[in-house]
Amino acid sequence: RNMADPRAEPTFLAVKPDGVQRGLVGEIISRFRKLGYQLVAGKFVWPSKDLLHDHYAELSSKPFFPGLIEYMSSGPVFAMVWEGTDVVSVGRKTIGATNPRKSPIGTIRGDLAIDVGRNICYGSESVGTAEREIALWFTTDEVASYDLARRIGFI
Ligand code: RTP
Repeated sequence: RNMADPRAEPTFLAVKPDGVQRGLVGEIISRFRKLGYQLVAGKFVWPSKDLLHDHYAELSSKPFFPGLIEYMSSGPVFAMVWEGTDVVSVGRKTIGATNPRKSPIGTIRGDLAIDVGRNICYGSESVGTAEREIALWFTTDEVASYDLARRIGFI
């Protein structure tokens, strides 16, 4: 574990294709940096449908699933791993509600989006899903955190 912060945990965050196309990668990174979190991996990925089916496996029976896969595969996303104290729950709070119009002002979605089908970013919902998602989107050599690499069994 991170020696400076024994409660440090990882999360997987992604700027979705609409966020990338709208030039919001820097804005979203900046908000997490200002909170005090550490960016330990980041890359553009144009996700395949296979990757998205894995990532969103739990939602496969939802009526919006086909549209979600089309949306998420419509262009590159900016995939990231962040670390820090309670980053999963603080990250979800910072991103806001699934529906941007119900998301408070001050949240990323509340400030920067309108449409539930174009809600600009993604954040893991638990440490367990974060670990699964990080292993799905990244390889060992892309993650600049010894602590995390050990935690998810990379080393
Ligand atoms: P998130 O983590 O992205 O906030 O999403 P969530 O788990 O709160 O919401 P979930 O229901 O799991 O939805 C995942 C993503 O699917 C898209 N979505 N579209 N009614 C719709 O058209 C609809 N509902 C959900 C959104 O992109 C959402 O983030």
